[in-house]
Amino acid sequence: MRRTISMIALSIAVMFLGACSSKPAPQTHTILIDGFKFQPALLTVNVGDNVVFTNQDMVPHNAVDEGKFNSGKLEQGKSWTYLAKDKGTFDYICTYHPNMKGHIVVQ
Ligand SMILES: [Cu+2]
Repeated sequence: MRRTISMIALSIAVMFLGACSSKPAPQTHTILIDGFKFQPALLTVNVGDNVVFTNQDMVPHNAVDEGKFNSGKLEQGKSWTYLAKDKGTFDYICTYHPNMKGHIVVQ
């Protein structure tokens, strides 16, 4: 009897953990644009997470992965939020300064 109760308790615990790990709470990540660089240049997030780009440089930048996302022109101090709704690897650039590159992996 005691064994049965502990098995039931274990089953409930496993179900509970399973439910938690299958649906992590969405997180918000930050990418700073600073010194003509995306920081961090490589970011891994989960589907449903938000990625906030903030331009700290005195010149405008953007973050564009052609056909996938486009921040539009970000003036100094401006932010743009990307909702990572699709899995995949996104290789983006700043179209004003194409040597500025970053990567977001959505898993
Ligand atoms: Cu730029």
